[in-house]
Amino acid sequence: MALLHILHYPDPRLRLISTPVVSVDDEIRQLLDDMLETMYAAPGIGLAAPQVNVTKRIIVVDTSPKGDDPRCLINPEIVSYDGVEVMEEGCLSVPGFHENVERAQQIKVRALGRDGEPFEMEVEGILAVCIQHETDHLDGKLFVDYLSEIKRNRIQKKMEKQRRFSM
Ligand code: GNR
Ligand code: NI
Repeated sequence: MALLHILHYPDPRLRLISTPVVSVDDEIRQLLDDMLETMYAAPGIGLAAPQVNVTKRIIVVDTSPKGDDPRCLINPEIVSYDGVEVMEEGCLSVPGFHENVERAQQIKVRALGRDGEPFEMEVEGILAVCIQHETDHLDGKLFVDYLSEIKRNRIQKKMEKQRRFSM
């Protein structure tokens, strides 16, 4: 097991499009374990591989209150969207900032599990929001992209300042 380093906005590597996983092997399962450990340690309710500088279409989520329901989604595809919900979002790659984002309230997602087997699930609420947030990461998209340009620029400036002080 290992804790992975999380990239921070506006790192350009967060803008890369991630590549589908071809085969779910032990190396991928090791990555899933390390991502889960990193997510729980942060703590966060989700993590996408590009946030830890791996441009593969892999996400992990756990929105359960006790943090005892880890889910691994490989090559996730959202196949249907229903309803609208506004939720305050944060991101481990944009620490310290939280803003309201509008998402679908309910989605159907198709993915491969850690066993490499395809599965489908219909989810709603926080889990649906989290999976939409994570799949966005795989396409180089961040929650700040849903904000006004003024808000996004303000966040970017503050993040750049933080980085200068931590170097
Ligand atoms: O930990 C996280 N919390 C969160 C809260 C509301 C909506 C989305 C999220 S995901 C975030 C972890 C993260 O950055 N995943 O990419
Ligand atoms: Ni995020």
